[in-house]
Amino acid sequence: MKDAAPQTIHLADYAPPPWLVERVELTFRLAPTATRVLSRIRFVPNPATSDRRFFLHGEGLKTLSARIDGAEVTPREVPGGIEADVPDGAFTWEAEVEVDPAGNTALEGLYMSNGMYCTQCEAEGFRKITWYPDRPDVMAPFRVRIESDLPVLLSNGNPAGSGDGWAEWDDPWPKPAYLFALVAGDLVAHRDTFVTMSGREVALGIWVRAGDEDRCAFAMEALKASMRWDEEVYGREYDLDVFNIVAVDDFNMGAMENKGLNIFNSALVLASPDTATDATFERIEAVIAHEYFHNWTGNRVTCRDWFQLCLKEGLTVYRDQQFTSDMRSAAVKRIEDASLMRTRQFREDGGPLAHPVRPESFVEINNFYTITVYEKGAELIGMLKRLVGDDGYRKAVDLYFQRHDGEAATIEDWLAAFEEATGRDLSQFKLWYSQAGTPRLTVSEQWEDGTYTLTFRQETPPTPGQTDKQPLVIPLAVGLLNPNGDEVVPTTVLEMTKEEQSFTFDGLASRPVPSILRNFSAPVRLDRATTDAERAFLLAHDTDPYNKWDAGRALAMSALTAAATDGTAPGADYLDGLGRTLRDETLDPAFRALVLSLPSEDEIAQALHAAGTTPDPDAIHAGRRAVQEAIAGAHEATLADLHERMQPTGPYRPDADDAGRRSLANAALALLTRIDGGARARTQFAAADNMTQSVAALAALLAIGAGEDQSQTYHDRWQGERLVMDRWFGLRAGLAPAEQALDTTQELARHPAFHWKTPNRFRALVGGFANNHAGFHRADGRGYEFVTDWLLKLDPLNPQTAAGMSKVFETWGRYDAERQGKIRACLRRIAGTDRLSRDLGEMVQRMLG
Ligand code: 0A1
Ligand code: ZN
Repeated sequence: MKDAAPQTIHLADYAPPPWLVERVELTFRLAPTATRVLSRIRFVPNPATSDRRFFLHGEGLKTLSARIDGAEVTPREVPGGIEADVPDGAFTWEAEVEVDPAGNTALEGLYMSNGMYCTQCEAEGFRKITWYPDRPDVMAPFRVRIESDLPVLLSNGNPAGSGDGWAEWDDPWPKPAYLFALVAGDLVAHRDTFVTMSGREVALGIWVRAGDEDRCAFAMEALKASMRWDEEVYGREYDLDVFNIVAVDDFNMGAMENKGLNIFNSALVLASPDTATDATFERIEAVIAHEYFHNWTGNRVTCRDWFQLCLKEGLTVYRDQQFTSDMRSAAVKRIEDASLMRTRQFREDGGPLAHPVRPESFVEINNFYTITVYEKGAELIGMLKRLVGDDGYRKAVDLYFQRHDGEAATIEDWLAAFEEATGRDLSQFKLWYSQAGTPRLTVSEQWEDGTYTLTFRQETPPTPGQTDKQPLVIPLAVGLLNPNGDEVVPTTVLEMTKEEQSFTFDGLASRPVPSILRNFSAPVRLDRATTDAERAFLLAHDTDPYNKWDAGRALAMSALTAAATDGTAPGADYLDGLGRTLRDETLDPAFRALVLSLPSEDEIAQALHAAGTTPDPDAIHAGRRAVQEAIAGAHEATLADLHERMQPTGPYRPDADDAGRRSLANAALALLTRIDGGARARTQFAAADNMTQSVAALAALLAIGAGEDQSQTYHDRWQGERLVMDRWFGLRAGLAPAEQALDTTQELARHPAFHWKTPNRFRALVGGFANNHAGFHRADGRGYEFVTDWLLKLDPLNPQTAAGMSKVFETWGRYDAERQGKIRACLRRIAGTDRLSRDLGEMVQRMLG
């Protein structure tokens, strides 16, 4: 087999597979460095094409034998795989190959983690296991036999027999190879059952290393809640007799939806009050739901090709967001999601890595598991639902499932289901899938004789490879308040379809105050000339929780950018408005916590850049701190009261109410620590009986350059707990005072527990440091050099994680010429390195432009 040189793949070149697979039978004889994989695959000609080229993908496979219809063959090696001459009609391919799971550090295909065998096949890992048409539009039922002395042997589907040293699994549902999974190890199960809507009992298991079994209960409850929710809200029932989840320590991503056998990064399964924070509990619940929901959106209906990734990911993220809204607070969830879009997705969409929700070309598909595909993809589903209404949405999704069950579909198929079910023409809406960049919406107002007119103008800035942009259809949820704060026009969805468009409201007694883009009704940047007084008015009176929060956010941002540029102290509109919000006991504590928490330094840099000012990382750091001190000084009594009163009483519970109270108490603590020398945080750390309270106290101390003792105590207590120690590395590097951050991080990199080959630990330390905005962007460029050295060290072993981490450089264009030069020099150093992976190579080329 020849190495495939990096090649650009284009959506426009899609061609159907010449051969389809009727059935796959695999036997695995597991051995750490020499696992044998025997395959028996029934191929049939694809009636949809006359092409009959027989090509199988494969990478790093040692072929021991290959047969077609029982006769030995010698396939021809071609880039990325092999070709062979085959009969005109159906035939059976058999091969025996050898692979080396213990030597597989890239964590794609079959690999080992802590003595257990596991697989990761999305997107193109199956070709590292055996020869196969490794593309998602080839779907087949799989039968798998595993031979090993290990006690637990798992694969997809239903159990089909087991004995001494072997087990067989049968998956009747046709699936693409990327959903294949195998796990073998010395594992223990946390078990439960679920009875589906039609009365079938499903055996549930969460498989973990011995010692972790008492940390699975929360994930199991989340799984059962997800299964019920999908039945109730989408009418989707589970379709196998068993559903297994396995926790793995070495994993490049969060989790994977393999049919009937989800594999999770252990950080997203294992949780107990003393080791996991509230945020981790919430994330676990969401990711368990996400992977489970893929059973219908991704597995039963899959993607025709990888350009359609958002078909499964955008929809599944949208579904997990709906689930979390139903399980917790819908308002808080919407603010969290919108905030993620506005920070991280807008950052991607406005930089050198911008790409459409459905990209049109790629070199390495692993580089496109992005926040744009996932989160902006989910926003597109939300907009569709807003445009067609709840009933239309449900009808369309039902039609999509009915039509495409068992198939590999496209965005065109998805939109066609909506068009047919609702009668709506979605041709303009489709542009959202192909046009990259965040539309900027400017607003002007007119008031005359009781008529109020809002005029919007949309403009999408150019993005790499896309200079001309067309107007998009934008659902704009708008409400109007009168000057005494009453709502005079409740939320109305205006549909903007042109570059410039006006909407009028008649019969108003006085000039209203508009509340625009309620509930973040479209992923756009709203640009409206307004005053701090009006923002404070909306913070006090808006009935839409997202816009109420956004008004507070805008006040905070204007205080922070002023502090970071000319050192101005925050004004009364912000400080008084914040005080009133904090004291308003009718408001959910979680909501108040969101209003109280300040934008990050990275977000401030983004806001300054968007306003045409070059961000100065040190000034931002100092300005943010000054604003924190001003808030704490102005509201010390209120904050102290909240810190004390909001602590939930009774045993720790990770539910939304208690977590919300703790988040408000801890947001107050972070501010108080700025002015009390750390006294309250030390007390809280010493008394804490759960991880949320300990971490909040430790973080507050580290942020003021204190907390050495607490950090040591935490380290000594938790050094045997890998997930808790990941957090320690991240906090230390992320919160060290800017001028010490690099030294601290370098010292941590020499810590015996810095297992850099484990992606979670690598991300905790290197990613933690890059999150330390002023530390990473130190003027001498040594922060950039440090990260570059580590990317180059990791790349030969684990290209996917190295490439993912390289995104810390995507914001280079924001900074001054000196810093830009230093970052670009690092990117060029990477680009010029011999034997660079396709993954990292593509990323740095795109960032260099
Ligand atoms: N489909 C998974 C995420 C995932 C993607 C790629 C992976 O390896 C390249 C692993 C997992 C999800 O959406 O959860
Ligand atoms: Zn997913």
